[in-house]
This record gives sequence, structure tokens and C-alpha cells, in this order.
Amino acid sequence: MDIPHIWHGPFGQFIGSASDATDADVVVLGAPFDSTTCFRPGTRLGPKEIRYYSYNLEEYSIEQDRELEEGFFYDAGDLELPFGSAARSLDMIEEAIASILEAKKIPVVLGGEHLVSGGVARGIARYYPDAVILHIDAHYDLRVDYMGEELSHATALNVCRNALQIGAEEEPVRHVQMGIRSGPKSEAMFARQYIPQLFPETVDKLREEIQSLAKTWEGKKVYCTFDIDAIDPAYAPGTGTPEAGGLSSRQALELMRLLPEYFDLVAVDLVETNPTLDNSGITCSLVAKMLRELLIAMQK
Ligand SMILES: [Mn+2]
Repeated sequence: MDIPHIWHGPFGQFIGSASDATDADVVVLGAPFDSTTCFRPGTRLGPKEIRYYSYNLEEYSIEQDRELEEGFFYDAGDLELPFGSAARSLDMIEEAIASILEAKKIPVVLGGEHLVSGGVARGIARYYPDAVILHIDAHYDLRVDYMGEELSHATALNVCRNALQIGAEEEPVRHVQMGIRSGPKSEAMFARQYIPQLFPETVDKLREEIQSLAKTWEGKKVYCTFDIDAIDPAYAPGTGTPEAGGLSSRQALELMRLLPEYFDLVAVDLVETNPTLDNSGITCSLVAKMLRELLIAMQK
């Protein structure tokens, strides 16, 4: 399998990675792009630090009573992205995602800022144009432009919606948001009208809402894009635009276990982890565990 532009940094691979992609069902890929971040930059360092913190994890999950099976996933390293160019970076991410989907594997992308999801969605659109989006975030990210730029981490979901040609009055709905608690009134008004808003208070409620959504989306290919700032900054302070009042780490971990159980996943990304703001590795250790739980749950 030929994935372009892959760079293996000095930080190794995520724990349990296969040594090559040939027999892997899932390809983990770093997209260390950080160029349009509006408040506190640093997410380009996310993928390598998440890998580093994975070495503190066991390959066995007590919660799932399963461990990472040998050869199930391949950590392909980081894309070498041109930091100054959002357009070219998105093109390269799109190509990489397309090559993974072409090989009938599922990409799991580590950001990087949320704009990288635009490239992921464009890659998905080439093979699965009818895919739906489960979007977990503190922010709507629906702006058409931000400070005049159409490619921005504040417009990420607008870029994704355009890629998958998701219109306002789509029926059945193809974009659902969870955890949103910040945005201008204009975005809130649009979202309330056209994008179902989930905000489960507990782990049990989360399970109920996912079960219900799975019925709505039966037969659909599901792309899950997870902005780490959806999680409360008490649990995940290492992110550029923290917003109080978010999901708990237990909810985030449980969601990772539920996704493969209830949805036909086409791609997942975990974005906006910023190690430079992460006291004592709180966020990176959480994201590493989220990824481990997700990968174990994806094993058939
Ligand atoms: Mn966000």
C-alpha cells in the first residue's frame, strides 16, 4: 500500500502498531498542521506527543476485557505538511485519506488543528459521497469564513459539509453535533434549525443518544470528527480554545467504545490536542487512551 508523504519522526509509533500496512484494517495517521488557529497555537505537536503518552498505556483494556491484536492497525507516521499553506495541506491530507480508503482500510487521523478535517472529508467524499458526520466539539465551526479566510479552524465543519455536499435542509439529517457550547448567535440559530444538538449529561445518557442516532443512520457510512475541546478543560486543558462546561473524560472514553459498535465508521479524527498547554500530560494521556479504546473496539 502506497501512502504518500509519510514521515516517521523520532517518537516511534503508537503502542501495538503493526510494522507495515499490508494486513492492517486501520491506518493511524498524524496531520500535524497548525496554521489558522485563532487563539493559542501548538497543535502541530499533537500527534507525536499522543504517541509518546501511549507508551504509558497497557495494550489491554480492563473496561473492554480485550487487548490490541497484533497487526490490527498500522501507525503510518505524520504527513509532511507545508505549515504556511492551508490549501496544499488539505490537498495532501485528502490524497492520503483517499489512498487509505482505496486500500479498503479505515483512516484514524490525529491532529493538528480542526481544519485538517476538511481534507479528511474531501478524501471520504471521493469514495463515500453520502457519508454522514458525527461532530463532537465545543464550537459549531460553521462559519463560511473567518477573518476573510474560507480555510480556517473556525470554518472546519463548513469545509466538511461542502466536501460531502450536506445542505441546510437535509432529510434525513447528515450532520449531528455533540457538546457544542460556544458560537455567535448566527451559528446557533442555524444549528438549532438544521443540525440536531446532543449534549448528554451522563455516560448512560450518552449511550442512549448514540443508540438512537444509530437507528437514524442505519446503513450509512459515518465519519466522526472529535475536537478535544468538546471535553471539559478540567479533563482536557491542553487545547487552544478551552470552553468550560464540557463532556467528561469518562464520556469521551465511552464514546470511543460505542462508535464502532453502533456505526459503520468510514473515518475518525481526534483533533486540536495542544501539548504546549497540557499540564502534566493530562490531555495527551486522555487522547492516547481514547485512541487505544477506539482501536480495540474497532477489532471485529
Ligand atoms: Mn472546537
